Amino acid sequence: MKVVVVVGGVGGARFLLGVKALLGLPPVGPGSSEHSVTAVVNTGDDVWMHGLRICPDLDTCMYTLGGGIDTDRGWGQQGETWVVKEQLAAYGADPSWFGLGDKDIATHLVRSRMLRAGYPLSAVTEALCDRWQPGVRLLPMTDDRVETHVVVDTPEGERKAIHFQEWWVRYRAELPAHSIVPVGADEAAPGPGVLDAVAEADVVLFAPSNPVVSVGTVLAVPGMKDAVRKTDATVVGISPIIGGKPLRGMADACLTAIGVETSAQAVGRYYGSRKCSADGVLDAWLVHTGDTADVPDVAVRAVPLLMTDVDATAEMARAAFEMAGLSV
Ligand code: GDP
Ligand code: FO1
Ligand code: CA
Repeated sequence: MKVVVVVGGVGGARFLLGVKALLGLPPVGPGSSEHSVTAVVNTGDDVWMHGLRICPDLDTCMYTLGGGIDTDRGWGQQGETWVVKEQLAAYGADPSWFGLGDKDIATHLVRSRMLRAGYPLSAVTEALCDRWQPGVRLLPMTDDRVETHVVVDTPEGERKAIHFQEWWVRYRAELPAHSIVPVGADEAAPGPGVLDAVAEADVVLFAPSNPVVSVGTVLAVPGMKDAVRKTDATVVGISPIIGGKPLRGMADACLTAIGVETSAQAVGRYYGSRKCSADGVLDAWLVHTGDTADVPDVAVRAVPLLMTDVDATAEMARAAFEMAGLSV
């Protein structure tokens, strides 16, 4: 079976652990199976800081599936030290609000050096994954520069666009966002292998990731939505919203920014039916037990959606496969 999963960072990575387990792969690290898993990863969070290119969602997927993630933070490596961060602060080198761990900096140094040597992000990711062995193919949604920016009113009352990372990390998404814009998306092309993976898939899954700045940004890359709408695969989404709230992070602030209510139903309708709407992408939508959702022309099923451990997550993936008429 060929499985394609559209992901962001922590939610997508943890979902991928369950997909791997269901397919008989070790959740962490490499393994052999007749099945293949390809993750199309959001790169809109990416940012240049201190002269280093940081790719949060690619790194969270790589570290999580490679066994190096700090599970409490959901980003960066376990057993981190912060010596360089302290030294940067001593120089007053901005930004001080973004935490760069010493181990993590090695990843950014290798990536930045390869990018400066002319390698595309997809080749850089492949090289980094040679070390981490995530056991799935991690494909950047594009090799082109796309950076999510958020239009806010600053505490000083000035309206301006700031990088997503500043809004998310410095301001904890507490500054009301007037709009969220994936800058560069309209000139971007899908990354190598992405459109083929979607076209050849048996099932395409939208992980329980942030619908706006993770899944939404991937779908903003020209050609992506069309590829999802025309694949022979069944397309199944998993709600990241349970009981009207995100499980972690501030997806509610993102949904409010685009005028979508924070509910499983509203997100399902935001994704829309791929068969009966002008630009929808879903055939089926999984919501958490106890939630209800009426999404026109989309099959909806309520199952437990808490990724409490790998087995629970594997059962979520199994339910998604069943919605696609596939059994493992
Ligand atoms: P990020 O890029 O690091 O923010 O990660 P993602 O965009 O991939 O996923 C973030 C989303 O994961 C949040 O909106 C959470 O609601 C969702 N999430 C986290 N844990 C769970 C869980 O156990 N179940 C479900 N259904 N969603 C979850
Ligand atoms: N998230 C934070 O909340 N605080 C941080 O200091 C922080 C640093 C950081 C460094 C590298 C990296 O790959 C991710 C990092 N993140 C941090 C997470 C990052 O902001 C993610 O983009 C968001 O969590 C949403 O995906
Ligand atoms: Ca992210």
